[in-house]
Formats: sequence, structure tokens, C-alpha cells
Amino acid sequence: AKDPVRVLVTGAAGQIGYALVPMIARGVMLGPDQPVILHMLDIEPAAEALNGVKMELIDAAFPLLRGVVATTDVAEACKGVNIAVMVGGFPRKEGMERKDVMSKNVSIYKAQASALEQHAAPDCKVLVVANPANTNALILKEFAPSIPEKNITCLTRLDHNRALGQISERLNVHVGEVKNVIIWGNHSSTQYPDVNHASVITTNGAEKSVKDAIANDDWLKTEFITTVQQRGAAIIKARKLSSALSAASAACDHIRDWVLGTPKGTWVSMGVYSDGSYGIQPGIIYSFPVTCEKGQWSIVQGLKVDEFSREKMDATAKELMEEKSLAYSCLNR
Ligand code: NAX
Repeated sequence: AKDPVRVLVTGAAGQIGYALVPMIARGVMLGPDQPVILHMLDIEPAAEALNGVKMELIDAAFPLLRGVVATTDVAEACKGVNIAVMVGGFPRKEGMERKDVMSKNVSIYKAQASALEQHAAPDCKVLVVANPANTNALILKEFAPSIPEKNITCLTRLDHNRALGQISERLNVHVGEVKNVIIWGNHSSTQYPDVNHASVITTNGAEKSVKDAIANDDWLKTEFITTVQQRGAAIIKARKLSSALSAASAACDHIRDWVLGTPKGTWVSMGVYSDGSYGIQPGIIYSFPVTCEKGQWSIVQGLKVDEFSREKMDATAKELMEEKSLAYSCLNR
């Protein structure tokens, strides 16, 4: 039998946390034969709610769940964790300035970076979900220099899955028959959902490019892109709450593919530290197409980038550079 893996979820008393922890405990993230010990962190005002989540986890009698740590102590939460899913953060409230939200999150991610560095397992893999996800991940990377930079990522898989979903709805095919969309850049409304290299299995079993199958460039270049970019806002409008089950599911997809590998011929989108691929400047966490093998991701190389894509990829990189300087100005305050 496998040894249990310790998985940290921060912000575990929140909406995404509530959807995510049962998925992890059921083996959705690490597989049906992998026992887990859940470490759940939240802040003092949510301590009682967090304990309630722990009670429910016990009541669910998950066979794979070998232990639950529920705490408001960051060091205790990080102790020995192999996977860290960072969902906790400071939300933007009405009337708040961007700079003030950034400032709160910078201080949270700076502190949690140190705790992970000191207490997590040496090869801990980190996924930042909390917004601004790319920049929170960058701050975490900067303040945890002993964690390999390849181990620090942010979530753009929800956007990737949303793009797959839109294509599958449009073509009326199962979502599993669509692959290789790309989310470039920031997990924000400047992200660029790109279908230029995506393909679909048609009803007769043949593989076809999504561009040919849809045969409507205008839709792909306008409505498709804005629908994916604005999907989070559409969910808030409908639910009066932000995406939670889809975000939790995407976090599981992200970690599962990273740890267990992507299927042959398939790539996924992950926010990773830029190495200069596709002319994107190093020094930011940017979403790229990646394949994963043996617990390591690598950026898919050699994809053709046309002028339309270039412009959109650069615009979202520019926004990340601006977020980075805003974050640094908060650090120096
Ligand atoms: P909630 O407000 O329901 O939950 C957040 C939880 O984090 C709360 O329980 C809060 O007490 C806790 N928290 C705050 N500061 C903390 C700290 N310093 N340490 C530990 N816990 C702390 O938000 P929820 O809807 O669960 O969303 C969580 C985060 O995910 C938000 O930042 C949200 O913007 C972000 N999202 C990111 C997505 C992505 O694709 N990357 C999509 C979904 C989501 O919008």
C-alpha cells in the first residue's frame, strides 16, 4: 500500500475549499489508490467553520482519508506537506482599490512562502488559486527561494476547461473529444484563450482542427474569447457567488496531470515561471501550454504564433509586468 500524501488546502473554510476537500479525500486529485492526509488552514474568524468542515470530513468516512489537520497556525498547517493548494486570500471588496487588495495578498503570500519553505516536504508542489493568482504565485516564489521555481504554479486550468466547454457546446460533441486549447498569460480578463492548435474528434472518429470544425473565424476571434474571459463574471451574476465547484475540479485536474502526467498528445494550461519561451519575458508567472511527465511540467515548444495571437499574448504579459511592479511597490511600503 502507498504511504499517504499530505495535501495542504489554505482557505479551507471558504467556498472553493468546501468543494475541494471532499474531492481530494475521494481520490479525484491523486488517484483512487493514493491515501491522503488533509491539512486545512484558515484564519481565526473562520476557525469554527473550519472545524465544522473537519467534522463533515470525518462523517463522510472516506476510505482514502488517513487524517485531518485543521488549524489556524500556518507552521502547523505546512508541516511535512507534499502538495500545497493555496486558496486562501484577501478578496476584493466593493470600493477597494487594486493596490490595497494587492497589498493584503502580498503580505499573506510572503508569510506563507516562508512557512512553506521552513516546514513543507522538500519537494513540495505548490498551486496558487487565490487571486491575483499569477502574482500571488510570483510573491510566493520570491519569498521561498529554497523551493525549486518549477514547483510553484498558479491555476489557469479553470479557464482552459471553460474553453474546452465552449468548443464542445458549440460543436455539440463531448468535451472529452476536444483537446489542446491554450490559455496564455494572466488569470484575468486579459487572458488569451487560443484555439489555433486545438483539435476535436468528429462523429466519424476522425481528428479535425477546431478551426476547421467550427469554420467561423469571426466567432472564434470575438465571442468565444470574450465568453471565456468573462465566464467568472457570468457565474457571479447567475449564482451571486463566484465559481467554486468548477474551480475545485480544475485544481484537482491541475495537480493530477502534474503528478501523474498528461495523456500522450495532449497538453494543458498551467501558470508557470516564464523561461522566455514564446518571447515572454522571464520574471513573471505566465500561463503556457505544458505537458507533464514524472512529476515535471515542460512548456510545449514550437507552436506557430500569428500576429493576432502575438498581440494578445503580449498584452496579457504587459498586465502581469504591471501587477508585478504594483506588488513590489506594496512590499516596499
Ligand atoms: P472564500 O472567500 O469563500 O474563501 C476564502 C477563504 O480564505 C476564507 O475562508 C478566508 O477566511 C480564507 N483566508 C483569508 N485569508 C487567509 C489566510 N491568510 N490564510 C488562510 N486562509 C485565509 O473565497 P473562494 O470563493 O473560496 O475563493 C478563493 C480564492 O480563489 C479567491 O481569491 C478567488 O478570487 C480565487 N479564485 C481563483 C480562480 C482561479 O481560476 N485561479 C477561480 C475561482 C476563484 O475566483
